[in-house]
This record gives sequence, structure tokens and C-alpha cells, in this order.
Amino acid sequence: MSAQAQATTPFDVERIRADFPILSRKVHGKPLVYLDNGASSQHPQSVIDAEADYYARHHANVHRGVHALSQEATDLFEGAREKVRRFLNARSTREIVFVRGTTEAINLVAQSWGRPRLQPGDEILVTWLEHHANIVPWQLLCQQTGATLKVVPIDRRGVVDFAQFEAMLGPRTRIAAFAQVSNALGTVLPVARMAAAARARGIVTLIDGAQAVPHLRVDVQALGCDFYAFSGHKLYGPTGIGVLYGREQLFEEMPPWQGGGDMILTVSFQGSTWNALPYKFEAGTPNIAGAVGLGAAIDYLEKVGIGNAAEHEHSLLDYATAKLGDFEGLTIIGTAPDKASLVSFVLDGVHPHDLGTILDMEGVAIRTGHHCAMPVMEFFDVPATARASFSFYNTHAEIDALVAALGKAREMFR
Ligand code: C6P
Repeated sequence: MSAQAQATTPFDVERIRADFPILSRKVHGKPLVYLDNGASSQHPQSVIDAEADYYARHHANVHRGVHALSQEATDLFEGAREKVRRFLNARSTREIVFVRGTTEAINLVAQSWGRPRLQPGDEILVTWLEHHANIVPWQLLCQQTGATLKVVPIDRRGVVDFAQFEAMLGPRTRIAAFAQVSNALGTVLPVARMAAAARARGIVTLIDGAQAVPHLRVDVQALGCDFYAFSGHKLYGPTGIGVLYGREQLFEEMPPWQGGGDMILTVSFQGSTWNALPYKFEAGTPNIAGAVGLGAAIDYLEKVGIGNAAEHEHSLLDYATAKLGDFEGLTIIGTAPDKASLVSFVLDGVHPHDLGTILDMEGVAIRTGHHCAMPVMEFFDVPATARASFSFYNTHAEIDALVAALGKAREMFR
């Protein structure tokens, strides 16, 4: 680790890294430098153990059996829900619905909240920097209802102008849906102010928290949003599990979006009645092991301390921004004053995909492409970017390794 890095890091990152078995492996004979945490983060042993222990000792279906295993599985599953409730500071576990991930959460809101309510001429407001998961479900809803999608612009730094956002909250706006942190640029949006402005006009809000929960403390009551969505796999938890928080009153008013077992109270051929919250939105056997793993991931993050994690990640972001900013021929895409934990960039004369391949040969894993945010790429007039995204287990020395690998790539393309 460089002297500069040591001076800025009181955090015991080596002790943390020892908890993540994958971080000690090699790739193409080189130590793995994992800088693709925005796509999916790695798992501490405690999360792997929690899932394995669940399958080894407690597995059965939940909410269905009187036998011991079913009750144990139910307790573990509902225990995980309570951990999520505390993590988000929701008022009640009735406000915590388990889904497959952020994508499914947003589709649930579009179809269950939006489809029965929206009329031709109604408006849905999103920002220019949204992930496709916070664009396409609304486009489908527009096709189904005749509503219109409105887009708040960004500036050349990748900042959403709050005044413009406020000005676009019109009499026909029914919902405003926006990310807390942009996955393509790293911009942090002023989501509490945005939610307050919408609420003052009676407009419902959804926050896409996929890139925020690993890096920022989230309190849904303080944010004042109606819906909040995130995925387990970016939070050191398993894939295939995520969370939709929704204000209880809104959830009560919404119809189920999928039908099947567990979401019903009674079924007859004359008609069916719905289960209480949150089960009304959880049709079929859920991802029990995923929920257990997510609960363990939250436990782990709370042990590290999200404030400590965020501080270390900020130090990595500042260090990477300075190093990459000095790198000849490299342009950082996304220069908002308030950013979280990732740097997107392009390098003169090297396509991002080639860059990704060369870096991989050096053991450095980054993401290249449009990051499921094609409108952002269009705005900056680039086909793709390279993106290094950091976690609290990354080190300043790994950023040095990234820069060294970029140097090799530049040499190859000279
Ligand atoms: N972004 C990335 O590399 P899912 O796939 O449902 O877990 O998450 C979708 C999603 C929604 N919103 C934001 C802001 C996101 O970043 C993502 C996932 C990954 O940036 C994969 S494309």
C-alpha cells in the first residue's frame, strides 16, 4: 500500500478482507482485484455459512407446516424480515415485501400501484440517469394506461437539477421514481428533498436504492418516500432476493400483483380473498435461503458499521478520482460534487470492452458497457464506459493496481 493510502486509512481493511474468502483467489495467475461491486458484491463467510446452515439444518417450506422444521424455517425467514425492517427503519414488517431484486420491486409498484390508477394524460416522472429497471417498467405502464413518461434532465457533471425536478412536478404527475445513487455515474441524488417536494404536491415517490444501501445509511421514515427498492446481491447478500418497502397505507390499497399460494386467505371458485400484508404480495414459495443470507449480510454490515464502511469507501473514491484524473488520455464521466463509491471513465483510443479484457488479464475486474443506463451513455455521447466500483473491502493498493493495468492497456494501444 502506498504511503498516501496508509495516511488516509485508519480502517482495518486487511481484517475485513479475511472475512471474504473469494478475495484471496487468483485470476489469470494474478491476485484478484475486485472492482465490480456495483454489479454485485462479494460475500463474507458468515453469509455463506448462514445459507449453508439453513439448508443443512432447518430447510422446509415456510408458513405451511406445523412440524418443527417448517416452524424453524418460518422463524428464520421472518427474522430476516425484521432485520430488514430495522435496517431501513420501517415502522412495521408489514411494510417489507421480499422480491427477487430491485427490478422486480419496481415492476410490482408499476403493475399493482400504477396500472389500476393511471389514466391517459397522467405523468410519471423519472430522471435521465436511471437504470433501465427504473425506466422500462414505467414505459410498459404507459403503454398499458396511456400515461406519459417525463424525464428530468441532468447537466454535464451528471447532476439532476433540483429546481428543474421541482418544476416538472405538475398537476398530472402521479409518481416520481428516482435513484438514490446512479449506477453509471455515482451521482448521489438529494432524495429526501425530492420526496418532500413530491409529497407536498400529493405525488407518490419511489426510490431505487440498489446502489445506495451498501454505501449510505437509509432511513425510509426520514427520507419520507412511499416506496424504496433494493437488491440483496449488491449488499453482500445472495442473488435472487431483494426488498420492496412500501408505506403500509399504500400497500393496503394496492391489489396483489401475482396470484398463487400464500397470498390468499380463502379461495373458492366464486372468488378469493387476500392474505394480510406483506404476504399479499408474496405469491408462491419464497427464496427462504436468500432471505436468511440477506439477514446475515445486514448483520455483517452492521458489525462493520455503515459509517465506517462509507468513510473508507469515500477515501477510495477520492484516491481513485485523483489518480484517474491525472492519467493521460483518461476522461472521467460523471463529476458530480456528491458521488458514492464508483468512477466511470473512458480512455482515448481504447474501447471500454478491450480495456475490460486487458484489465482482466491483470486480475482486475471492472465492468464495461452501458451499465443498463443507455440514456446516460447517449447523453455523454459514448457507446460505453469502464466503471470501477468500490466496496469497504477494497484497498488503495488495489486502485494502484487498476492504474498500473490501465498503463499496460495504454501501452498496448499506442
Ligand atoms: N445494476 C450494475 O452493474 P437487479 O438486477 O434487479 O438486482 O438491480 C437492477 C438495478 C436497479 N437500479 C440500479 C440503480 C442498479 O444499479 C441496478 C443493477 C447493476 O450497475 C447491474 S446492471
